[in-house]
Amino acid sequence: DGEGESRLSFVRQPRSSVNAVSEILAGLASQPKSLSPKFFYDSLGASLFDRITVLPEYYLTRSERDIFKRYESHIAAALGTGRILIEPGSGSSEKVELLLNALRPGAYVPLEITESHVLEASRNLVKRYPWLTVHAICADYTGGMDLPASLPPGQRLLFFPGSTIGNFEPADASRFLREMHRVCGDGGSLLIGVDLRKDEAVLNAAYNDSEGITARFNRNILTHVNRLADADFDIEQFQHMAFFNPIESRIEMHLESLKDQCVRVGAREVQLEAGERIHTENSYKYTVEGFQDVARLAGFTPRETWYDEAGWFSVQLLDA
Ligand code: AVI
Repeated sequence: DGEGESRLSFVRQPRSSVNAVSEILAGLASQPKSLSPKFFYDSLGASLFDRITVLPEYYLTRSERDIFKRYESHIAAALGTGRILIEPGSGSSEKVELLLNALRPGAYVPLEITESHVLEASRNLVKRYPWLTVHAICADYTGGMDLPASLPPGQRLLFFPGSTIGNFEPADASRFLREMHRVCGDGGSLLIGVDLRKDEAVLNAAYNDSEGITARFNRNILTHVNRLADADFDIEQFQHMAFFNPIESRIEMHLESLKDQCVRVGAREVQLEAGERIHTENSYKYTVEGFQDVARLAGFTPRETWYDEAGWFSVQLLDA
């Protein structure tokens, strides 16, 4: 077991049947036009997002990492060791590494849609942590989390960092929290990163960085859609827009058409007027109490909340 492969298992779950092309067409046919933020993440989009996370204006990733580092022992003491640690949307499993040594989970269960990502991350983890068992799952967790019956028994800990929950519409966030509550089971807990409402200038800067990486990230959705749906969007003809909407308490990202234009999407044509927007993302900013109310309705009991020094970001521990 020099390479740790005997401590690594892998299963692939069937893909959800909703087809990307029909989802893209429906979004572009609706009024106002929209595209799901999940289409940001082709390989260029994923690497642009990685660059966003280290931008000076984008405090979210840094604040959360500071919380994990600073409160590592508090978090570990609150959770205890030996848990079955489940991470939906684990990506490269970078964040969980900050807690692995302290948490000493009985097993780590990453769920990730991109098979190569979850396999590479899992292989690295079993090599670096000779005591760790990994049950990797290739699945789209947004379609529900049916975990294999072969997972080891034990108190579960769901880990959902990064304020990804902020990209869910409120009804979807509630549904997802209920699903996580079900997966937690008796004695289970959820450790979740939630970005907080704050000074609008700080929020607006985080989504309008001076290097224009967020603009590239936003416009790249059109390049991805061109490939997925055989479309001919010219990204030069769209402008990045991001602003805080205080009524909905969310950052909205849009792509604004710079002229009247007609875009072909497969066999269809989509008309855009100058100034018309395609809505590409919402990033909801909660208050701690507001998020706890949503979590309570999903069945959770809030236990503890940790903050970064500025009080901009929260990591919340909730019991099932
Ligand atoms: C992944 N998610 C939490 C990011 C956010 O801040 O809502 C996505 C993002 N959009 C623009 N910048 C970053």
